[in-house]
Amino acid sequence: MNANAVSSTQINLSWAAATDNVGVTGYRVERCGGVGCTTFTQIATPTGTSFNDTGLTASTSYSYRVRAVDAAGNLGSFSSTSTAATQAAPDTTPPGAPGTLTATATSSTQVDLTWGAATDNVGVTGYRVERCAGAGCAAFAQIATPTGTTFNDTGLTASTSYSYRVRALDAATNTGAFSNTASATTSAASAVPGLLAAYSFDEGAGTTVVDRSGHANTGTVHGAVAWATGGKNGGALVFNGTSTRVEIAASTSLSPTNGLTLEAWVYPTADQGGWRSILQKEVDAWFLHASSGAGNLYPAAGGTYGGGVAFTEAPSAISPNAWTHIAQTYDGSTIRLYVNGALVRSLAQTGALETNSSPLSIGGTNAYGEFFEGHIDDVRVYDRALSVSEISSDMNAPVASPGP
Ligand SMILES: [Ca+2]
Ligand SMILES: [Ca+2]
Repeated sequence: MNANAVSSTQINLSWAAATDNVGVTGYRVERCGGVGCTTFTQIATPTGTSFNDTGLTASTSYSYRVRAVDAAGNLGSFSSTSTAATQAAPDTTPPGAPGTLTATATSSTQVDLTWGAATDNVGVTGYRVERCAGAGCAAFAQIATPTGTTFNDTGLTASTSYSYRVRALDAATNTGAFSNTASATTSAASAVPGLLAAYSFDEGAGTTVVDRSGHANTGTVHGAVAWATGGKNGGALVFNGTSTRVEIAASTSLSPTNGLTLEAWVYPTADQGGWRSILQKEVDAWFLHASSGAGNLYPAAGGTYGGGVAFTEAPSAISPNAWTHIAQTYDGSTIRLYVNGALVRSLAQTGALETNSSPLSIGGTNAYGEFFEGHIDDVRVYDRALSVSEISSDMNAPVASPGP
């Protein structure tokens, strides 16, 4: 006789066949319940040598014995007694709700969560953390499955509200009720040192150009308005060479005096000669050109230093229908012109940069026209001279989200 518990409610029995002088016609199975029980009761009359006893109580010991019967009703002797205990009942009771959840923003990209432990009839095995983004958001999605009562959510977006809730889990994967919802707003991104204005031209529509530096030097597109989806990074603004120009009002932040960096990606869509403006703080306070008097598509950089205008022109042309990065730096002693991150010209120059109440224009100027024909992307203005490696870093990084 073999008894084998297969669940919390079933024990399977099997035994060796009995013999008889005429023939065994069946068996009588008897059972008693409880450890050391002796009061057996017949529960089944199978003809074969096995029986599955179902409907039992979980975590309970049962003992069995069996005897054969022949056609004349003669009963054989009992088998040995075999005992088995049903398995524990499955846990169908979910854990309770966790204790108070708190969310604390610890940086521009991280929110730390803590909550009180939940309890369960068997045991809590872990937690499910859910998040949604935006003030008043409701579309929660699971983001983590910690086993403890804390979780640090990283890789977040600056200046953004996130809401969280958490619930407990037991070994049977029953999930409990959610905690309270706790919200936190990440801090603003740390400012890029010296960045005065930055334009990604990813707006894609309209006539407003957002300043991603955080200085709110918002621009307005004048003349023909068209946006390109295939910019250097994301979208770009299309300049038609005759009327398109972005104008940014003068501001305190757009008044560098001791140092300067101007950067932009340009994609000329036609060969073009004469002076073609990438950007200029009017009039001639500081400027960067895609084409100059040196020749068609020869970049140039300059400004008004200590009251006198000076500029330097590249020794060769850039290519139409290709993206080129052009930069000027001024550190109080030298104007440097970079093309694709390489220094192509420098000019000894001293003196404070001119400050005035005139606007900054991109892609053309109020004073001269000098309209550029092509796409411009990722314009940056700094109040200090970037190093070569910093220019290289900017070339490899799209203009990003606003800082403070
Ligand atoms: Ca449970
Ligand atoms: Ca862009």
